[in-house]
Amino acid sequence: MVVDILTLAPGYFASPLQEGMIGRGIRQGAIRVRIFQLREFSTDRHRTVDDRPFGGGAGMILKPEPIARALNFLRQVPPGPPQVVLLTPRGRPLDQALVKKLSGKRRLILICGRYEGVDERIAAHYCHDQISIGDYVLSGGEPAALVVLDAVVRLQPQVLGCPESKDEESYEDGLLEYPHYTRPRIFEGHPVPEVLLTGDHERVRHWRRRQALSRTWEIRPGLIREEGLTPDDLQLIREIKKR
Ligand code: 6GU
Repeated sequence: MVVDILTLAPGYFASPLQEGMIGRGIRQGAIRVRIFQLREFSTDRHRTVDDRPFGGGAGMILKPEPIARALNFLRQVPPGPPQVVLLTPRGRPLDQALVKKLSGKRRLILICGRYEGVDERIAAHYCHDQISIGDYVLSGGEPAALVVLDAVVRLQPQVLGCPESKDEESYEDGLLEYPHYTRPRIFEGHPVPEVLLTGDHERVRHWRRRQALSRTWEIRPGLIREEGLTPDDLQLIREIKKR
């Protein structure tokens, strides 16, 4: 997979691309990341990329022409047609289903928004999708680009060390994950839940399912879709609700 990132802050990506799973994915050749400075696609002497908003108001807006020039240039560059994504707090929220979709693309272009926004005609006429990473405001799309990259890299077939650990995780079944424990058995007076020490795999499985359901019910009830639940799950939820 090839990911092109269009940004006003190329230096932002220097060390993150060398570390952790993104670094590994790049070294293994599972993913190729290319960083482009948006300013290089401006045409005036001052390399202007922004301007004041029509209609007034505070802050500066990214002008459409440099972004359009960059995208028209990148479209001519191999390999093949890209999926163009604008990173903006006005986008649709990133979730694991969207990550999966993106991870299947041969080529992505991630545009990092900046300042108060991007001229809407770029979003409307040059982008396939607009994505937000959550309901809070960042000063630019760069951290969001790294979030997308990390989430997408770890789904590339070649990358993850232990392929099983992908399925059991939070969000794969729409629920938050159950809690994890490792040694020591008692940490600062707090013991590990007994059931995990029994070696009874069926009891462990049941306990973990209950933990996942109750935690999700408590803090992210919107994630629970009845269609995805077994009769056992529904019984557990009825018990949880009673408490
Ligand atoms: Cl993608 N960009 C910015 N600037 N803020 C955000 C965001 C993106 N997602 C959540 N907040």
